[in-house]
Amino acid sequence: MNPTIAALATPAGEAAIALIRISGPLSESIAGDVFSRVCPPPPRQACLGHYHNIDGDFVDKVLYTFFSQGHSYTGEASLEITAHGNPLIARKILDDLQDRGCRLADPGEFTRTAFLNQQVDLAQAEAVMELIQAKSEKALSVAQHHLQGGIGKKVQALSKKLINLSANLEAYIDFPEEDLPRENESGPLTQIREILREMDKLIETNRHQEALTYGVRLVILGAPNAGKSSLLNNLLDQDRAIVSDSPGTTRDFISERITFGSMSLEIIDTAGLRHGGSSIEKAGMKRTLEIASSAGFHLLVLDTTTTSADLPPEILKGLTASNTLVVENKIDLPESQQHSKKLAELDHLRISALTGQGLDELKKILQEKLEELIDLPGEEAVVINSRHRKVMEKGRSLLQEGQQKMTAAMPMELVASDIRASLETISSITGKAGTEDILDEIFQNFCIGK
Ligand SMILES: Nc1nc2c(ncn2[C@@H]2O[C@H](COP(=O)(O)OP(=O)(O)OP(=O)(O)O)[C@@H](O)[C@H]2O)c(=O)[nH]1
Ligand SMILES: [Mg+2]
Repeated sequence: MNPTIAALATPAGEAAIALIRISGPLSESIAGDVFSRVCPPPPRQACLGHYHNIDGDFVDKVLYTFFSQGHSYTGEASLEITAHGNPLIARKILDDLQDRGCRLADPGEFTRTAFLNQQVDLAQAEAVMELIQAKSEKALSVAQHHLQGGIGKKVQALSKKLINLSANLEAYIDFPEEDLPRENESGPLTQIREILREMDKLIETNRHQEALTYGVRLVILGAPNAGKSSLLNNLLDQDRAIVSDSPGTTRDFISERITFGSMSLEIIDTAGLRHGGSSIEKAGMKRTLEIASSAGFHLLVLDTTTTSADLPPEILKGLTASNTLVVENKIDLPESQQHSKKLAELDHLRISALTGQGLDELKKILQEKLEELIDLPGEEAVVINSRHRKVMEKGRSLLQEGQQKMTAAMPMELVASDIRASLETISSITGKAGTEDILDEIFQNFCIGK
């Protein structure tokens, strides 16, 4: 008999309510015993009841909902109990459920059970966590699409093409004596090239995963005193960083996360870059260089009242028109700024972080530039995760091996075997060829009760 698992599905601590989830064969009898009612309780109906523990002691007045087998999140008979949100009550109920034969659920075990009972495919199961952790509207809409099986559909379409390709190859294997003309092979070769292109497109989407999951890393760079911290405070709408007229005020980086339009941003203010400086300043600059290399986007702040900023070449190297906006600051003062040739290639915007002039325009343009970074095609957008990418790359290289063998006129059996291996490999994205190890790795990152 499968175990019956139980867990608190809402955060631990004081709250309006606490939801306890139970899934497994004991769900029905527990509902009957705890609430002394005839079994089975009406499915999918919230009922008011008094929770009495196994010794008959009253615990709480609760709402409970029973879900019959095949009609629940996990696919098993399930029971949800909504108690008052006191952690002591939740504890008492969970203790009692263990006395009645339940086991505490492992992280992600409800969703893992749903996957094992074919309620969702593996990519959908992963999307549950994506949905819970989404920090921006964009991430949320992509996760919703994944949860509705968006990734599974893409994999299915690719699998269909691989199956079709295998079927075409059978002609060569089954009728070798027919001596099919060599030019007929251009059919399968064209098919392979098309599938490889589609695999590449899907692999490409993975580069957006980090930005969607953790937000785009926006690094504010510039010479000391240029107004970087003033700009950070403006973008955050709060006095987060110390602003002063002595150069070298910011020594260590300052990082804040915000929602910016439909995106999530990690904004980092850095120590000013210049030659020389104290050893502390130098250590700060070293950090700035490290952080700049991990940036998704840069705001390069120039002080228009001084002559051209002397920026290190390793910083300038990483700045491109698509990942940088040059912010000419202090336009409320007389100017004397000369731009270096490299900076002239980048988009410039003029502001005063002191008076606020140009800031609305800056926010608007920044939003547009960030949107361009994650150019997803609307509702149907799919962004595969790192596990999917690894699997897809393996499937791709197997298919390429087949392509090479075919081009080298090697026996078709060998080509067909590579295609089959590629097909089998990519099916592990949705879990059709999943192993326990893969499942353990995926679900260990889930929260308990999910
Ligand atoms: N007039 C004027 N002053 C500004 C403007 N922006 C910043 N400042 C002033 O310039 C000085 C330096 O500003 P910060 O924001 O601390 O500059 P920073 O780039 O963070 O400097 P470091 O942390 O030392 O690298 C402060 O006195 C600010 O008030 C501006 O647009 N106009
Ligand atoms: Mg500063």
